[in-house]
Amino acid sequence: MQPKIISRTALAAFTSLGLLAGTVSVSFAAEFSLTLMPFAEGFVSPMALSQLPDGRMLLADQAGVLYVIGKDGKAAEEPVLDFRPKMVDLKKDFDERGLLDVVVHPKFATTRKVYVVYSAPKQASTPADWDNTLTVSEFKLPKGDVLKLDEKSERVLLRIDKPFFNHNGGRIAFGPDGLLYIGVGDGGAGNDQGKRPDTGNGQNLQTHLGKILRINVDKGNPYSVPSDNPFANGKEGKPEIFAYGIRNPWGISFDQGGKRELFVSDVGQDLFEEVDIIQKGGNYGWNLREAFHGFDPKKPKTSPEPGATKGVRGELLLDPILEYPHRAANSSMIAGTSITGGYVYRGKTIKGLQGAYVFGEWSRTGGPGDGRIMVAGRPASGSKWSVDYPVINGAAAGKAGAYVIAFGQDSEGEVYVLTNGARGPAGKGGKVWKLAPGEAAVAAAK
Ligand SMILES: [Ca+2]
Repeated sequence: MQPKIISRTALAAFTSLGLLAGTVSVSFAAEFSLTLMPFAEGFVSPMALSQLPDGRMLLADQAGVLYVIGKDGKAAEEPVLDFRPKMVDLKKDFDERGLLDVVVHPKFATTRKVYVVYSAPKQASTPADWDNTLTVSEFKLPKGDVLKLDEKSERVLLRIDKPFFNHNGGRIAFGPDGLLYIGVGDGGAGNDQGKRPDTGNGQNLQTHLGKILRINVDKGNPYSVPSDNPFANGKEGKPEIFAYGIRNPWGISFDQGGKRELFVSDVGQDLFEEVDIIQKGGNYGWNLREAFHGFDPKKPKTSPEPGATKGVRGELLLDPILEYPHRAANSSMIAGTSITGGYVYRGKTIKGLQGAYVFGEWSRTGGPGDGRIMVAGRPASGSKWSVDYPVINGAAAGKAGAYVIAFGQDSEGEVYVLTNGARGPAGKGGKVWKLAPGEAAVAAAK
């Protein structure tokens, strides 16, 4: 699929957004456009990409299979590991469980270690009416070019009991500090009022649910807690907690440039979707707030304004950097249903996108093929980022033409879009696309 060259007028609109890399402001012209270039296909529901030092990528398919794909996007016939025997059975029509993420150790060339998150069956100690065990594990790859995980090398780092099948989070990322950050959802169901006694998990410092965790996988057995974690001594809260007040962190990523900030897309409930830049010890509000608004679990479809501003420790609840509503104000237009977290673009091929956060909407109407790609720009002043819908070349009305379920990024900062043709982990319509310049930028390169 080669993008077509278009007029100089559109080119002028596009290049007006030129800017420098780093934490400078980003804004977009009305005609800002992107192209989705086919990269890899034939998967069920691709959830995560992580690049190896040799350029190949590990791809985690929600259905439970870990693949390696070459620079040409072709998957090796033999999977790196089949996790299905370790996982719960997934619901084909819709499921939030599965093989949820894979990341390569920052020093993979010497450690040969990779980290995965998957939904294992309940433990013997789990309450009978709970659902699954969110499992974070380390595996070691034998030396050599053939990538086949040694199943016996599994070192389980964390097992987190999950009351419901949804709101797992289960997305992980290594920070510039070499520590592993783990996003964990609030446990599931609605209003963060789950199965007792685990009510209000987001604001409860005695559970890993509804948190961003941080651990050191290079020390301790199976890990150690960094001494500067906010509750490292374990007295006031779980020592692994890095930040809290999170609902369902679907996508966590560190900016490869700028100040190396941690971006988290937090899926909202009935009214708003949000993106947060996470600070150590920050309380991001759930379930006292939803994005920039108050939240009342007894009246979830009406935001109390201004709503709560402080948490139980008297700490200020932190605002996101952006929100978008499920329905635009005074309109029946559906703007979104579930945010899909992405990456700050640091690649070279898309001029003007450097420093922008690229993310998506799973399916604006919840129906087939209605996923969206969005770009957010840092403001020149203040803390609220702008949200724009680029035109997606070749797809009507900017639509991705599929469910946008995840994003990936390579070592060069280029961004990939992971889509599923179906609502759940079924079929073989899962694809990976590489983001490329819109038509105008292709013209500029000629
Ligand atoms: Ca929030």
